[in-house]
Amino acid sequence: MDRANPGARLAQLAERLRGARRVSVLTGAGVSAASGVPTFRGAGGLWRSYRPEDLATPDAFARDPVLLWEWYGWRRETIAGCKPNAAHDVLARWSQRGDATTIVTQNVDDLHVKAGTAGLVRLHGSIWELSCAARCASGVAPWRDERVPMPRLPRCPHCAAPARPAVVWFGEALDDRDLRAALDATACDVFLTVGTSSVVYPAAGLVDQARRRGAFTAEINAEATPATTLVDLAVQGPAELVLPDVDRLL
Ligand code: BV8
Repeated sequence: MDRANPGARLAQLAERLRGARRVSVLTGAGVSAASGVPTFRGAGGLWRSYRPEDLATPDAFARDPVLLWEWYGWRRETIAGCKPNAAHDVLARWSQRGDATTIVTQNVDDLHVKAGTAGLVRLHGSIWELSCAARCASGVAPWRDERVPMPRLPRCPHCAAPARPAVVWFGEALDDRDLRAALDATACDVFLTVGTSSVVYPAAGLVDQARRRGAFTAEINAEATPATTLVDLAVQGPAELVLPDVDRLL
């Protein structure tokens, strides 16, 4: 918990949230850590000594789609056993209060969806959706597939080419609609970034966008990040404890 008088910081954040007409929240892997989902850069992020950044790329898939599906299969099996935690639940409740609160996530685990989050913006896609790797006309639109375990190399039901996870890989552009919705969310009174190392772009640029547009900016994270010195208020602590504490003050 934040040592330099954590109560005052939480009270200040709660006061800002109470007075806000529009609140936007960006989440990262840290929000799902308490649910048992390995973070990217934390312990457990490495898979068979591969760095996520080296695997989550179109080249890695082209080189060895079976290896990629083993990695995504492992992550799906891990996530399938996870439930939303208190952080997801608080944000879901905030999102259900009409359109004043927008939740933007980098996570592909869909635990925000499972928690019932309204109007969720999934910047990097979903590990539970697939699309055609050959981008055939009918297979380009993602389809849901929650099978665990997955076949060794899933195929496009339309053209039988290999299927790929419908996630955004490094070096790939984000979906225009999602990016536009995320940029639109930076026009807000309070922009809160929770459980992210703030190093992956364009997501990591959103808090600065919001700050430039006059929003009060805040960070809740277990450790300092490049955003910590940029935001108006930083609270160091676990999201699954800090968010319920803030929520109780609303
Ligand atoms: C693109 C889906 C262009 C796949 C993911 C500008 C500067 C530098 C580099 C770039 C730049 N612009 C673009 C780049 C390149 C690149 C990038 O940002 N590289 C980084 C590594 C430097 N960006 C891209 O490639 C993007 N695409 O730019 O395309 C383009 C444009 C037009 C045409 C063609 C191309 C695409 C980026 C998306 C990649 N896909 N995921 C998959 O999941 O398999 S990113 C993936 O990693 C996640 O989605 C997430 O975004 C990121 C991981 O970050 P976090 O979620 O923050 O997780 P992390 O583990 O790092 O940190 C967790 C934090 O939580 C820690 O700080 C920890 O302390 C904290 N924590 C832990 N427990 C708790 C906690 N906090 C609170 N409570 C707890 N309990």
